[in-house]
Amino acid sequence: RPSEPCFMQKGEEKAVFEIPDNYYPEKYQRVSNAISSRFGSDAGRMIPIRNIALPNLDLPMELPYNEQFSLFVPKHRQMAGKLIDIFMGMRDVEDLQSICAYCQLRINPYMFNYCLSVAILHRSDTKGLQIPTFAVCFPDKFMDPKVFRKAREVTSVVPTGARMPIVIPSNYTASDAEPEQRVAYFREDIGTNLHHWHWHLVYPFDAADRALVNKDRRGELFYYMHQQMIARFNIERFCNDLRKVETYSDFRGPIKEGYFPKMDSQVASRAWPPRFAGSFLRDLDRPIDQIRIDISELEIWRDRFLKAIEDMAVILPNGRQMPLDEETGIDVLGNLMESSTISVNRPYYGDLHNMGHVFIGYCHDPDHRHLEPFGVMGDLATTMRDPLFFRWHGYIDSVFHLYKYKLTPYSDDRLIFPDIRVRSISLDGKGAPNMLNTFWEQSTVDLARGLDFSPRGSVLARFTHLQHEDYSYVIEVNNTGRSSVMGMFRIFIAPTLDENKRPLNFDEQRKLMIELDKFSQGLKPGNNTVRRRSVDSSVTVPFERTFSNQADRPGNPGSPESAEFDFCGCGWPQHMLIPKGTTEGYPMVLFVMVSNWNDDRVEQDLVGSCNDAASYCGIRDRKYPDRRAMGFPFDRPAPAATTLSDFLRPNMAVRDCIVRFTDRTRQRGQQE
Ligand code: CUO
Repeated sequence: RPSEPCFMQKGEEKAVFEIPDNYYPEKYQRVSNAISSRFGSDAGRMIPIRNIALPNLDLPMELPYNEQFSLFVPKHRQMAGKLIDIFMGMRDVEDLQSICAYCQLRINPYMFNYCLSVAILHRSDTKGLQIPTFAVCFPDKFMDPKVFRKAREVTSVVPTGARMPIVIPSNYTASDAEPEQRVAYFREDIGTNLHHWHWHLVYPFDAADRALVNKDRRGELFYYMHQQMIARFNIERFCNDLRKVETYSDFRGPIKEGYFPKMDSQVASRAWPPRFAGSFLRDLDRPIDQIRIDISELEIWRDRFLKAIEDMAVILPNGRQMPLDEETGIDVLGNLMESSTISVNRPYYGDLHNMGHVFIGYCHDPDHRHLEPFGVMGDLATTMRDPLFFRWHGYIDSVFHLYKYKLTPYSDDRLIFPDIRVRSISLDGKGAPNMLNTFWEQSTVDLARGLDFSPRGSVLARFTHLQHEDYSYVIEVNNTGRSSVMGMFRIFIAPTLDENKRPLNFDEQRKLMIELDKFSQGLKPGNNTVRRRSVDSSVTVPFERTFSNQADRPGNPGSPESAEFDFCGCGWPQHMLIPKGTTEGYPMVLFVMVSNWNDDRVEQDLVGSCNDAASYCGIRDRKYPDRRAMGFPFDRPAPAATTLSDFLRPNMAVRDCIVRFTDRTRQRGQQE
């Protein structure tokens, strides 16, 4: 894309970078003048690019420009780590801009985008910089390629003002004969995939600056965020008459699920390879990716994890044992499992989770004889599309749960908040009380930046996603003490029935508790009514942030700010906060616990930080804002409780509710 880098600020006037001649790749150097006059002739502003002493880019340039890039592939991770270091090490923004101008035509675009995104997110002089969301730079990773063919047609024939949005079909990857298709709306949702991509951008695997990798409770958040994704997916499955995810742990057996992504990579000009039902993992030997590894290695790592949990201790490189204690054990395990460069013993525990993605991603061409790239499992932006993603992460989750089963159940003094009684919780929204309403919604994104063929002007695409009516929680709390206190409100929701429509026992149900919100609130002596809106959830980012798109705002189509966001983008999409439910009404139970904020709080200054989706993403440059274990109070078993009611304490309350799905599609902004 020699014309407009995806990161270029979009304004009223066209701005064009003035690139030093020696920055052009050799093949363009002779025609550099022609190129700059072609793209600069209608420029309102020229931005001179500093000619700097260039750092050594040999390592990141080893990845060919038109290849796929995967953070799961160790070699790619190293190359990206180096490029991140280079971007982080630039003296100021002008130098960063300069090195980017140099890299843009030389470095693999996916790797370039990833590394620059990580750098912009972490450099002190680029915080708050508005950049377009990934789905808009690389729409090919998120949608049916037919859209691009139509876009080509539209942009070459129809003038900008008269362009109608292109409709992206929903449910285009399989027919109804494939049961897994019933939850494709979750797996293939643009927002859930963006959230997942963004999470990994906030938590990079590799960089010389350890602070980028070694973030507060990173390993624990790796466990918790993915655990919640699996729990959410399981609930969607129940709503669609599917059984719970079967964890994937027999690396030698056939893989039941096939997956045919029906996407094209615009950079590699290739279709993403499918996986046929009944495929097997095979030993990998792909010199091109510098990967040579046998399945037995995965099994050895797996067994070492199981042994560590059995012993409640991990082995350090010096041969000593490090106990897995109840405070930090999950964090240590998460870092070992992921794994990133802060694993305490990578040589011994290996790279289990990442290599699982790699083995699955390459099972169609394990020795590269067909010159095929990886399937969607090999890419962070696409991996969630594949049903097997949830089986693989479901397995990883089950290993973390094994550890949690070893911990002592929470005692009353950790659960109870003396003087605080939660009288009730209820839902207040449109329609019947304690009813959550879901439906399909159509929204619009502008894809223009991600289409390298398009003449300028917006290319709107319309896609369908799940949505729910906004609602509020109403919580009645009685403070029997004599002074005001601060309470930490923890709200979860879970199904009440299992896949056979039998009541869930507590141990199963707690693992299906999905977090909806967490917030603190002062409680005066006596009765307090606390109201909290669903749109303020600590789990989600607002719809506009997910899509970074304001094309739907009335009177503001394709405004200059559209398709840009300030990089606080990590967060579960608000439109996926509530599971789909069923047309008859799906029974769930809402739970609230008020714990003592004085025990839970983390002293820190939050001014100016991104903190509105902290539950799954943490807070940029800060500690995780809750001292309790992530998922508290449901992260540990409570053998004394057979049902949720057995578990309840005076500072907790539940409410049965119904999630009703209406099979109609509304336009975003349209009222029922
Ligand atoms: Cu997020 Cu496997 O860590 O996909």
